[in-house]
Amino acid sequence: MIHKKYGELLAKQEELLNKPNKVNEQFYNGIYDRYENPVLTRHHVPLHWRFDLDEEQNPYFMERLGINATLNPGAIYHNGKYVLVSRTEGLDRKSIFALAESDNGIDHFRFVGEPLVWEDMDENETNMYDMRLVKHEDGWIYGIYCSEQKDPDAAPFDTSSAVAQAGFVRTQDLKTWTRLPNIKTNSPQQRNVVLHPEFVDGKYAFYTRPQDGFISTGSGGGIAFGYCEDILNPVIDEEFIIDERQYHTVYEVKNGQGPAPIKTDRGWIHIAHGVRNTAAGLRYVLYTFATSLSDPTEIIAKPGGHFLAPYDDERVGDVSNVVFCNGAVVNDQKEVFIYYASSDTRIHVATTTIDKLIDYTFNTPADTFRSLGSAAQRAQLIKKNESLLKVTK
Ligand code: M1P
Repeated sequence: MIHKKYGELLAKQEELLNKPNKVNEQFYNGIYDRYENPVLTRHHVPLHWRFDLDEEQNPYFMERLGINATLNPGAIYHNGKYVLVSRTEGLDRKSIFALAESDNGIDHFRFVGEPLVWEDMDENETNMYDMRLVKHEDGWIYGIYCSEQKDPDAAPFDTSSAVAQAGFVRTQDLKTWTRLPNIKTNSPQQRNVVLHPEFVDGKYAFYTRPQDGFISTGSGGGIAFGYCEDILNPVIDEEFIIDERQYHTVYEVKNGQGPAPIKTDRGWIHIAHGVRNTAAGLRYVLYTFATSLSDPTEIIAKPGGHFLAPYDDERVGDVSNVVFCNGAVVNDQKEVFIYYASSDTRIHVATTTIDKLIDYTFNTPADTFRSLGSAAQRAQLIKKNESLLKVTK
């Protein structure tokens, strides 16, 4: 017998899943719209993924396998649907990947199918998270994720240190997934590895982040670029930095490529995350830059400061003061849906258009790296506007 509590909770959950999401009218920057509600939270996870419905086995209707958070989704526009591969973190701290779909990309997201699984190629892999979903011009959809295991060289008392590598899978239909070997680089650790969606000089190309620490990037850091000859045996022999960390910027401590870059007439537009230090710990924000269509390793535009930062309630969560993005999609109308998680807890969307992304990335003043430079930049804007305001008075 199904427990009677199930129907009651299901009705409540249906209310949440069917709730329309509206643009947050309190927020305006002309660059993108934010929305009133997150698009995917732990409360969206189907009840039968969490509860044993059997009244006899579960008389108190306890949540047997609870969910702690939904965050950092890969995203793709597939067969007319907005599909997220949600990092879905159980109470046991392990993240699993699960698909959620919506017809409009801003609400009515529902988990579909079952948690994603594939051949277990590495018995030491403990945790998996932050998948980048990339539709490559070779016809496959690739998923690159962080594959984490205990650091075998950690001292016996150290039960936290880990090694992160780039796990690799591919699919045609988002249902059947083939596990490929981890992407090998010369770096002891890797996170935020992303496949470039097109061949570059006839080769597969990746964004990487060389690092020799787990939380800290150690002597590494920066967004790097590297080529790979054989996608079925992926090895990147050389990684060279294209976007460095820099003192007193929003990406001074760490940065990382977000989703695969978006191709536009003016260049490839990248959404990346930048991390700075504060007295309250690390602060994660998003920033953008553009690379050349003829040479994707060359940065041709980079606005100063952040593009999107934690806002209001987004500031608080399991890891507060964080926004992180590894999924964005462009639909047939050239509308852009940027999926980001706040404070490692829930998933939101921000919407914009390709034209606005181009305008923002190419016309926002670059960082001057000095306060007096920033003052001069702002004075120039004020003077220009004052003369305009005089004319129209
Ligand atoms: O907790 C914030 C983020 O920290 C890591 O990102 P990075 O590798 O750039 O430091 C990741 O663990 C990410 O999942 C997490 O959101």
